Amino acid sequence: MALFTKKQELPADIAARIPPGQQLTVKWPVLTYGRIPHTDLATWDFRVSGLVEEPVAFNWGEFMALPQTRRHNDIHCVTRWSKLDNDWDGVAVLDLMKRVTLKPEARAVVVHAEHNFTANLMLDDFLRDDNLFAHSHDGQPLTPEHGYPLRLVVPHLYFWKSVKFVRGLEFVAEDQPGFWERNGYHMRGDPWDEERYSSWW
Ligand SMILES: Nc1nc2c(c(=O)[nH]1)N[C@H]1C(S)=C(S)[C@@H](COP(=O)(O)O)O[C@H]1N2
Ligand SMILES: [Mo]
Repeated sequence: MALFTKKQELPADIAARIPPGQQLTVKWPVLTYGRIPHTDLATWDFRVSGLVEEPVAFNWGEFMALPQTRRHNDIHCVTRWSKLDNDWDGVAVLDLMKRVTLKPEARAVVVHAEHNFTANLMLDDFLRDDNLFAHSHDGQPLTPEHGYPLRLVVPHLYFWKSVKFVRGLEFVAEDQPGFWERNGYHMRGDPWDEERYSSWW
């Protein structure tokens, strides 16, 4: 099978799931800025900070003890590939957030990863039932290049918001650009509206 398939070559029900300007891939391309981190689960932690009533931190065992869930979804990368029917296992964002009390001023989140990678999300986009922190894809633990040991998955936005090697959340009052957003990507990134790049870029 070809690596990428154009929409017009697909059955209508499949084509309807591919946003404008995207092609279907059956492979899973890797897109990482910089080096792939070597993560030691013994020292890994996940910190929740910023506009919260009390900062919270989890070690790996504590994070994995949160309720485990599965989500099934399609993903869309701004580099124009879409990959359908992904199964993810991990912790739903809404389940993690049961452990966090936000201050009323909180309106957005900066998601932090290894090597200072960040991505920003408005709370409306972050606090959704579809979103999860995944440790496995299609029943297998994430490989290092796809985000081991844990990545965020936000399927309704372009995949750069789905931060790999995630290590924490910082809640803020104003949306502030993350790594790719400072480098010209759109602040929100809705694939159905082709919010690829900032208009000032
Ligand atoms: N920590 C981190 N997360 C990241 C990135 C990155 O460079 N570092 N790249 C983003 C981009 S641009 C995309 S398209 C997806 C790619 O995920 P994949 O390599 O698993 O396909 O991860 C996103 N998450
Ligand atoms: Mo991307």
